[in-house]
Amino acid sequence: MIQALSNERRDALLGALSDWRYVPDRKAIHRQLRFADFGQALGAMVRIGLEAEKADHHPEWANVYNSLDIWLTTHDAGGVSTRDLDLAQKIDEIAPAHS
Ligand code: H2B
Repeated sequence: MIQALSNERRDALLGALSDWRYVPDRKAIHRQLRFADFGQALGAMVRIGLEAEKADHHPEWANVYNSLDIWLTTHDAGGVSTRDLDLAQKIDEIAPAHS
């Protein structure tokens, strides 16, 4: 069973992901992406969604036109795990191509 990271370990690893912040209310890390338009946002969601499906680890997200809010948390662990940080890194790789 996957374990949530300690606060210290989570924050240390988050140091390498400068666009992501820990949100205590949701026990999740959050990033907001903005795109030129809805089509670009949707394209990124499809690419991120395919990565998520491959990893069997899924985002919580909210899309309004050209903006996309993403929260990553590991439901099975009740907090942030390495799976969230791995997916955040993939999202960062995908996002510049769409931003
Ligand atoms: N996604 C996220 N974000 N957290 C999980 O704990 C999780 C998941 N668990 N996707 C996976 C699916 C699990 O339910 C399946 C059965 O592997």
